Amino acid sequence: MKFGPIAAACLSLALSSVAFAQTTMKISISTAQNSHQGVAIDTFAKEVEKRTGGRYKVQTFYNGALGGERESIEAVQLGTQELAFSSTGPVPNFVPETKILDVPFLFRDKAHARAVLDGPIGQDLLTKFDAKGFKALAWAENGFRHMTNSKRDVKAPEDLKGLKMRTMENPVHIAAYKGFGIITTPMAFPEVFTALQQGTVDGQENPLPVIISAKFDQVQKHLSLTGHVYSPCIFLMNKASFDKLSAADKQAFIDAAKEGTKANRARVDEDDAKGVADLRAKGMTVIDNVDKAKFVAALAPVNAQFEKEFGKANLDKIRDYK
Ligand code: EAX
Repeated sequence: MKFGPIAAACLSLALSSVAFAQTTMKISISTAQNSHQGVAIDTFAKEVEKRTGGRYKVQTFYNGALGGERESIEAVQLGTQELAFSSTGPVPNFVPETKILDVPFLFRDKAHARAVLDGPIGQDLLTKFDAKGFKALAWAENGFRHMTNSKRDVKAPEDLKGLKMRTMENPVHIAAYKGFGIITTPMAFPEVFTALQQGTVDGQENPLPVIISAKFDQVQKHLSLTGHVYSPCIFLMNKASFDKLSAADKQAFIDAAKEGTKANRARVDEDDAKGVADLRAKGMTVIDNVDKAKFVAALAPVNAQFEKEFGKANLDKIRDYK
């Protein structure tokens, strides 16, 4: 095809107006691109672009390139970053109502946790972010957290006594792990590998998808499948940025986040299925038959505290959710 000067001018005008109408937003994670979080934000970015006809583009950042999870949530609250994908680790510092989800041994399995988050309890919690400057688009997950350390096999809670472990900056986790006799050291995720390598801490706890993608097997010898707490994740957006969208674009962002969650959960399932064999092959000793009942019993005093703080009825509503 051959364009005359006027047609060419029109075409370039049309192209520049397309470029002008495109808004670019940022989203970040603290784990690698090749991870359950990487597929979540990559899928989200692709879906936003597709569902808004390319008017919105989402730039993706990995490995804490824009800071740790707490910093990314702060940036979204301030509006210096439009989007973040984070675990609930630092979230209670912004939206205390979410704390209840971080209670150990609350969920039986991933199916239970996903049903609660997708059901009325989880959806109601998403609305609690509105008043704090966020639009919470969707829940996603890290999966069930397990313990690793460089000192010894952990089979029962006694084995945890005196271990110095990095925890998330999460008040519920810190209280519970102290209940196990762990010396807790809260720290942002991007610092954890080096802290383990240098022996600043003996151990850490994270789900298999995080342990694998962060290559913690290089600096940790012992893994115990404690599954002591479920670790939700969340897609967050700056409230003002969300409010500016048309109704159709709002729905597009929410649906894109839901697609991100689907990809995220599928990858967690995949990593959980092959993770233990992978980590054994890489030289870790994996204790896969911990005495769960003993771990639950060790937290009885802390649980009594949690029942006071969150209300036994609210905890039971989650525990008994079908
Ligand atoms: O969200 O801080 C943590 O241990 C988190 O599980 C990790 O950053 C993935």
